[in-house]
Amino acid sequence: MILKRKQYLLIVSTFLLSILLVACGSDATGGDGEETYNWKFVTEEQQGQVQYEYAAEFAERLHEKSDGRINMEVYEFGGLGSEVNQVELLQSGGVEFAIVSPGFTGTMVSEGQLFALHFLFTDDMRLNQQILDESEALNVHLTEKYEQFNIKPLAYWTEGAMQWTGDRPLTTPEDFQGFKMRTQTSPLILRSYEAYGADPQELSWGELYTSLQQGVVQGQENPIFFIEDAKFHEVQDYMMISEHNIYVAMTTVNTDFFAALPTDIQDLILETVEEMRPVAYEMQERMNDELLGAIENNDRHPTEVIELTVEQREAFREKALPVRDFFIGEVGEDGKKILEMLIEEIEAATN
Ligand code: 6CS
Repeated sequence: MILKRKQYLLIVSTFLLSILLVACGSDATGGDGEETYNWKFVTEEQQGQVQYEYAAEFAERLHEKSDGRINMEVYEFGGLGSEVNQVELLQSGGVEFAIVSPGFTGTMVSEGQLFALHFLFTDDMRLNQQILDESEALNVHLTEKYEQFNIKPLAYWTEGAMQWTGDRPLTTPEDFQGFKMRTQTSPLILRSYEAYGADPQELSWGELYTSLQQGVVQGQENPIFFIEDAKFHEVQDYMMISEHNIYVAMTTVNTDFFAALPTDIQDLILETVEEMRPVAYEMQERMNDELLGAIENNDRHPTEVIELTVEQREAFREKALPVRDFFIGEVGEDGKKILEMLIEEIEAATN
């Protein structure tokens, strides 16, 4: 009941906020090429976490490049509603820029659910980032799918390999039998855990700490930096180095807004997107490395770290592979082509 009341308040406050933000609109003043711009950039994370730090650096670079003409206000997660509310704000123009996890767009851009497929990418994170940077399947064909919803992905980038945490060790698919696993809001993520026999439940990360603490859910998946920074390890006894997937985030802009900008301003944005690729990679790599140590050395809230063996990961991979057929069956011909092209690209990059 309390949850329902909280959700209601969240929906009402987000609705009111979105009206306010849309009313403020994107702001350009001045003339003769000397316009100044005031934009909003929302992230799904908080200060100190990868997405927020990315957006803050992006805003600073764009401000400098434009000689102070472009001002971006960066919003951390929480103030503008849930992750799904934030996507809606981006689509309506309430914010111009957003970092979006495809896991929160699964019921809209069904093709974007391919990122939910376990064991799709390689075990080499640098290679994975290169694939995300260069893939035609993603940067041309999947991007077109998002653009139909007024969302223009400018870059796909990783926040690190995903790991499981749980109130018990999760080393075989049998360990997932009836396990209440928290997921983002995407049918294919649910399906991926159902393939292991789990009982997945969608939830905003804003409610995850309390839900783990109270046993509403028993486990979750995320990159290490996020597990530590959001303190999930405090309420979980085990962390499995499962690397069953990579966490992908998208730098996005409202399509109509971007199309209406002068080309020199568009170019500054695109230039900044390119510069940020290696910056984002280094950021997540450093934070994931450092915060693994923080979890391992935390005596107050000890968490046992279990590295899955090659054989253990293989048992999960076998269960995960048929989910690709489910994806193809669900999302239709275009989704099938995008996935097949991506698989070819991954294979070509690996060989
Ligand atoms: O688990 C989640 O939903 C959150 N995880 C990360 C790494 N970023 C934001 C996202 O909402």
